[in-house]
Amino acid sequence: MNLIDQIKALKEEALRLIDKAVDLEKLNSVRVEFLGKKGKLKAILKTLGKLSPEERKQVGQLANTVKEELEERIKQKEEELKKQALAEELKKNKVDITLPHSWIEVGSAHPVISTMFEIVETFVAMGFSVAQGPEVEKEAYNFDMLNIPPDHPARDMQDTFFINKEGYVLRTHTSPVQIRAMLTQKPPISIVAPGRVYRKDADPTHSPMFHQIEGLLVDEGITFRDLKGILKIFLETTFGKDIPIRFRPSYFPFTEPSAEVDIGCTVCKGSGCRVCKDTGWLEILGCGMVDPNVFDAVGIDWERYTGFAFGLGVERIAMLKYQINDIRLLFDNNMKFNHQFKGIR
Ligand code: FA5
Repeated sequence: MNLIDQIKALKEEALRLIDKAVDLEKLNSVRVEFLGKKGKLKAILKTLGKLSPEERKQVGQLANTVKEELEERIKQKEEELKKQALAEELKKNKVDITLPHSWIEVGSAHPVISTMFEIVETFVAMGFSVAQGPEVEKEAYNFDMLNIPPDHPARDMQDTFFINKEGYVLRTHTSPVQIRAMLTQKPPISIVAPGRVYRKDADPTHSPMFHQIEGLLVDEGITFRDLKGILKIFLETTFGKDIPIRFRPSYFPFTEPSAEVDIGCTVCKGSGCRVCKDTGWLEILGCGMVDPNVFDAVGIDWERYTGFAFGLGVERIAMLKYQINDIRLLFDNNMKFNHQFKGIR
């Protein structure tokens, strides 16, 4: 067979194999076999030297055309194979969009925690900073330095959980954080202290563990009027401008004068229910002017400085905000109950 016929035969064979290639790997091996450096076409061209210049030109031209044709054919086949592979892949991984999806529960803040954040934010916006203290607290900070000596009847006001560590209790209120703040800072002092507190209490409005937020402002010239103003802003921000508010004279050993603040019951709108014990009002916080005995305990000059303090119950506020009629619902972890508060914050 002369070279021209050899090249034509080679072309036919290559085209046949290209068509037959079932995947990119096979196609590549055909390319290497015929067009590669050590391929069949190169082998034929190596023998060109034996030909006359005229024949050489003729054969060389043919070889080039065949090479180009084969390359073009390989390119086409390559694209075909790629498309085919993609189609197969898509078929294999077909997504059935009619299938029901699997549920991923997205969590959300508990109403008590979101209420606590909201309240803290309101006070921070008024310039208060956030302070914290431990839940296992020194008896001295929880009672003595707050003007509640051991034999004082006021210790009975808050039924205490004692622990087996001499001189420590589970704090019954956040007021010890006042002491911690006044021992470590010089006036002017303005803090809010959110946190958990513990008491032997259990009924629809009392829980053995609950949250309080303490507030303390100490500076020169602070009066009861400042206290009323700040609490009014807080209550109107939390419950809206129309919320009925009343200050009732009260007694706390660490404040003088002292008051308790009630707001109109939002559950029954004042007509009477078990949350407000049929009074139409619910007590949400205690407050007053810092007692000079407390200033003495922490070494602040009460002739120069005055201050107010307050302590509010977060659960009570959450109950009134979301019309919850039993504090225990907040701690039962009933998912049906909890789901109602999704997205409140
Ligand atoms: C105190 O705890 C004082 N330390 C508050 C205070 C601070 C007064 C600073 C003056 C100056 P009281 O025991 O009243 O006060 O509790 C404050 C609030 O906590 C109450 O108004 C009520 O909203 C809430 N609270 C009290 N006991 C419970 C309880 N067991 N469960 C849920 N909330 C409670």
